[in-house]
Amino acid sequence: MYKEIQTPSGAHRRYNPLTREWVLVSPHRMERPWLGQVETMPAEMRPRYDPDCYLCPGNVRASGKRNPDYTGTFVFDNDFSALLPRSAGVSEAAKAQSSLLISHPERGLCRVICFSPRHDLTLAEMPVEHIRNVVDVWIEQYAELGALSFINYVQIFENKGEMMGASNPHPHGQIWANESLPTEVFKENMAQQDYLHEAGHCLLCDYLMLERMEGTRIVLENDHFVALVPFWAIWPFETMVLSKRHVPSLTHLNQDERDSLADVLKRLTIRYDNLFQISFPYSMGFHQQPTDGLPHPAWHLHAHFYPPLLRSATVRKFMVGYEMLAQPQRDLTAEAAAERLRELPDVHYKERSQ
Ligand code: H2U
Ligand code: ZN
Repeated sequence: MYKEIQTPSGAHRRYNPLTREWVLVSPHRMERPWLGQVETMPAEMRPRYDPDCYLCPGNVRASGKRNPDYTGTFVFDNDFSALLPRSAGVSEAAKAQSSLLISHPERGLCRVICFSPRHDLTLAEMPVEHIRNVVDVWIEQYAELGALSFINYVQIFENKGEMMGASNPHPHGQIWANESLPTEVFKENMAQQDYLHEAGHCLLCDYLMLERMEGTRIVLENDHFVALVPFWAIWPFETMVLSKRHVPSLTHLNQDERDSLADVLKRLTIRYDNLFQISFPYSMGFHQQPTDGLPHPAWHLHAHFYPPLLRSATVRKFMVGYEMLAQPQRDLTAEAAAERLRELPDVHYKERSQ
């Protein structure tokens, strides 16, 4: 079965065992004759320090608070948090008035993490030792927020680029931590738990073994991590970063693995930038075990990268029409996307052109 659906040329569906959803793949559509070549974008020049940036060291944010003169990473509570430690407005009594009108109060915290004091850098252009510092901050934050009694899940993520709605090019990510399991995490939680229960192994350990045997969807790997285009990818150049060892969260990584994570993130984001020779937009984030204090043997740490671009710096994929109303669909196969990413150089194009 697995072998049979390796390289179909006609329309087919692929199953995502983590979300239990399907994606429609139509490789034959890649030959559409009106899909012409598209121009590349002129390189964007940003200053090392921008006096108008609310994330640069020493500047004042929208809240009136001033950032310290930080020299490494910097974490602060989001001035416009979507979640608050004390929820207001929805009373307990309003919880389940009807089986059709259900609401729950939700407590939480939102934070912003500046990856670097340099306004002009991104993960792809930061030295790997500095990315390692970001990894350490993610770990600290996951542990600190996860230890709070009302925080049962900590979502670490980065929105990069205007196309993804990022408000500012200064390298930064966010953390939203809350009481209940968010929808995507809930689906993965159920799927991983059921798989462990039925198969007796970890879903992602088994998946990684298949992918490493097959090789066609692997983009790159190091001693402790693999970056691949998942078999069931929806976005054209979607990838997943998986730890080789079965660990449930970032806090479980040893020092070498933390270095390896920084290395894989650097090399993957360089490849992304090299693909269309631009600072590649994406949303990325980690999925890890809930912080509800319960054991989660089924959870396998991983990150998802969801980039919107399809053919150039300006041609993006839209999740509209059929995707919104029926199911996600793609033309480029996961194997073809992986091959393109795999063949790109490990050196950032800006460094090569210097
Ligand atoms: P993006 O990662 O999508 O760019 O969002 C940045 C966050 O920074 C956003 O959630 C917050 C916004 O609420 N923010 C502050 O906390 N203070 C500010 O002065 C501006 C933006
Ligand atoms: Zn800045």
